[in-house]
Amino acid sequence: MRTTLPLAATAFTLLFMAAGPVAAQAEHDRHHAAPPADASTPAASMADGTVRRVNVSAGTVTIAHGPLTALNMPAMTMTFKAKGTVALGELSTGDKIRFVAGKEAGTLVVTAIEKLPN
Ligand SMILES: [Cu+2]
Repeated sequence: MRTTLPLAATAFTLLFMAAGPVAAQAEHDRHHAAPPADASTPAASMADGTVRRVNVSAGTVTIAHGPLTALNMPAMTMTFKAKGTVALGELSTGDKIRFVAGKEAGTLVVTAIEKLPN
């Protein structure tokens, strides 16, 4: 069967499929209305930060971030485990980013990173 989805919508759907089928379906149904706010990502708001270190083999990224109200955290530099669609290989020290941080089984994780122009 042939799909007629526009390319952008398809890429968007694929992005969320990587994050999880439930989120993908919810996001698709919502048609780009709001950022995902389901139970798997309680802290789904973007925060600003600067990349301090990338460890691709360990799957971690160290970020100097501003206050994260969702995590009740003041500004600091800390290391997160990368999850979901985060492509650590595309990040370099000094990159300005926006990211989504959350907690999974007591571990701080970053579930999305968006590079900002310099
Ligand atoms: Cu922190």
